[in-house]
Amino acid sequence: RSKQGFTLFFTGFSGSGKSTIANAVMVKLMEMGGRPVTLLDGDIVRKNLSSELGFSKEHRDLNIKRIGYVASEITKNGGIAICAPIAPYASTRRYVREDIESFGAFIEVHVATTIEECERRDRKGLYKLAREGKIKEFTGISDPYDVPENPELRLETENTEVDYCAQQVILKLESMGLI
Ligand code: GGZ
Repeated sequence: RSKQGFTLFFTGFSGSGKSTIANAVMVKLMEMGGRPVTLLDGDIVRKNLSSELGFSKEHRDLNIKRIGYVASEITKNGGIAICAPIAPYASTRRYVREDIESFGAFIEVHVATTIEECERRDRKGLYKLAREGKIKEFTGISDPYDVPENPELRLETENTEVDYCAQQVILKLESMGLI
C-alpha cells in the first residue's frame, strides 16, 4: 500500500532560512523518488497565487489559506507539499492544519532563527527598510509573530548547517512513518 500524503509546513521570520531549508528537503525527497513533491514557497506564491495581496492580517490569512488549500489537494492525492511562508498567526496555522489533517499528515516546522539574527544577516536589506519605516507591518519589527507552541519540529539554525537542518526534517518524517 502506498504511503499517505503529507504537508511540511515551515514557519518563521523573513530571512530565517525557511526557503533554503525547504529547498534542501525537497531535493532529498526527490532523490528518494516515489511521490511527486511540490514546493509552495512564500515569495513564489506571492508572485503567482496572491499577487494582489498585501501584509495586513486579513491578507496574510487569505494568503495562508490559499497555500493551505493547494497543499490539502496535494496531500489528498497522496503527494508531498512543502510550504514555506512566514505564517505569523497561530490561529491560521491551526486552521490549515485541521483542514489538511483530514486528508493526511501535517508537519509544522518552526525555523526558530531569532529576529536579532535575521536582522543582523539582513540578506535582502528588508529589515533596514522596516526600521526606517519604509516597509510597514514588517513581521518581527512592526507586526506580530506567534511563536509555534507545539510544532512537530523546531530547528535552531544558529551555528547549524542547512544540510543538517534538512536531515533533521527527513529523520522526523521517517520516525513518523511518512517516508
Ligand atoms: C513580512 C514582507 C513584508 C512584510 C514584504 N512583512 O524574505 P522575503 O521578503 O522574501 O519573505 C518575506 C515575504 C513574506 O511573504 P509571506 O507570504 O511568507 O508572508 S505571510 O505568510 O505573512 O503571508 C519578505 C516579503 O514577503 N515581505 N513585506 N511587511 N514580509
